[in-house]
Amino acid sequence: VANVNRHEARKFPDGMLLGAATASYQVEGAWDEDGKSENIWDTLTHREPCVIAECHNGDVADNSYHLYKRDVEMMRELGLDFYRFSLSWSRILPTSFPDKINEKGVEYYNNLIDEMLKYNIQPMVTLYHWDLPQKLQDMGGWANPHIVDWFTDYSRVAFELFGDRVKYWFTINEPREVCYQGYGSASMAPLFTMSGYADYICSKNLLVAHAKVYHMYNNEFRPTQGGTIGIVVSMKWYEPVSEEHAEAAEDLTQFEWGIYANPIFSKTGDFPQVMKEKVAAKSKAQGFPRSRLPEFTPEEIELVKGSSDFLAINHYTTNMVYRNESVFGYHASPSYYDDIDVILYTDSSWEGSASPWLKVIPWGFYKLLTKIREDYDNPTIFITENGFSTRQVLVDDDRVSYYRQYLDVMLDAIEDGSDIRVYTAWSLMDNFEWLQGYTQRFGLYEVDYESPDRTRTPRKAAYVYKEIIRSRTLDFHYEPDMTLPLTI
Ligand code: GBH
Repeated sequence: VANVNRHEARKFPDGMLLGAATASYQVEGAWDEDGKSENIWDTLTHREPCVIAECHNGDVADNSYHLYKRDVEMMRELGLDFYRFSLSWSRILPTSFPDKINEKGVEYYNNLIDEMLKYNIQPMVTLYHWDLPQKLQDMGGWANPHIVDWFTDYSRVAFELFGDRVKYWFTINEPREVCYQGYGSASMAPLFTMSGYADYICSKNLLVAHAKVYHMYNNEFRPTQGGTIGIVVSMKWYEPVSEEHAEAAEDLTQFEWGIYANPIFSKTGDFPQVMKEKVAAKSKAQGFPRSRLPEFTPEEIELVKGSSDFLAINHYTTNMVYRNESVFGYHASPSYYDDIDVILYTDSSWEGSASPWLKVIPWGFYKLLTKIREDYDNPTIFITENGFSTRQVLVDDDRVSYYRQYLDVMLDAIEDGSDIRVYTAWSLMDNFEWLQGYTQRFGLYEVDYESPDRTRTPRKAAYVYKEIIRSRTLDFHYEPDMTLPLTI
């Protein structure tokens, strides 16, 4: 609200790409159609339906497998430069391996990509957004070092099939959520709660798998296909409660996303020094014969270092951090959070969303972008997700306000010299919000889950985002007329 009076309209830099994103399991549905095999979200939602809010699942989701033409129509209504979506591994390779390619699954992605290109909307493709084939999970998933080969083989198939038309590739969406939430806590499939151990093993395997795929693309495909490829890291801003807690906030930052950014984007490579020291010391005191944090070999450090053309960031929110005596014994031991020794929280005065974790703190985004510019020598940045959740509602003024405030500080960071080329709204439309089912809505379009047609209706934020893209301008004063349809 304060910003409305403060701001003149601001231009986006020339060449900046504006788009929106989704992910396969969250929108596709068709969970067992046309030869697709089961992934870890099919298994979880079927075996333990009520682990998900209101016992929802992604069996039908937004039915995008059948409604992709409507999805592309929405992209055109918004005027998107690009659309970021992910591939379902078990839809393309039902055995998990490249011995059999599922033509029907491939056809779906070909249709989607071709329909987008017809209207000059660039496909940006995530190879892995959390829906691991179940068979690979049964063999340990990301905790099994063979995942490096499995993921490389699958990715090669994707480059061969789609790389003639897809020029933007993301290997893995949010390693922290894959590894910590999936293997260290019960908040993502496979709900494997072995914190302080399995999550670290996952982190190492995932980084090596990512790097192998990066180099494979570089050597085998880039010369002919000419695209760009990198990894997507989720990054919160961690704000110390006071200056004396700055070290606690920095330690937490290194554990939460330095663990993925440092090996790739720092000059030294490898896991952050503070992580190596802290986990080694704790492990020793706990009677482990070696650190619970696995080591990279010198060859692996070199392989991973520099293995991304850009730093892709998913950013939503900020946490406060402190460390005092009360932290000792606060977290279960051994565990990831016990290794870090900090306490984090969101301030009760902060403006919220429909997701308890998501608070509106644009200054945190600004500080994050500043830190990345300084710590990693001003890398090229793609913002691959940013967005806000509501309940079911078409006039979503708080989402509009969130987007404006976050875009505003992003433009500040660009003025300061940050090299930000891409901005992506999460999400094009409401979708299956993992353990929250359909109770938390992130869409520019609302989806009606009561209707067999999964009718999509533009929210106010869709009208506002369309005008931002059309005018290449952020104007806090713009008020859309929602009585008019959103047309192409
Ligand atoms: C993104 O993750 C995902 O890439 C996307 O699939 C998802 O739909 C989107 O966010 C919106 O959530 O409930 O307290 O355990 C963003 C990072 C970190 C956000 C973990 C949710 C769960 C916190 N996510 N967080 S909690």
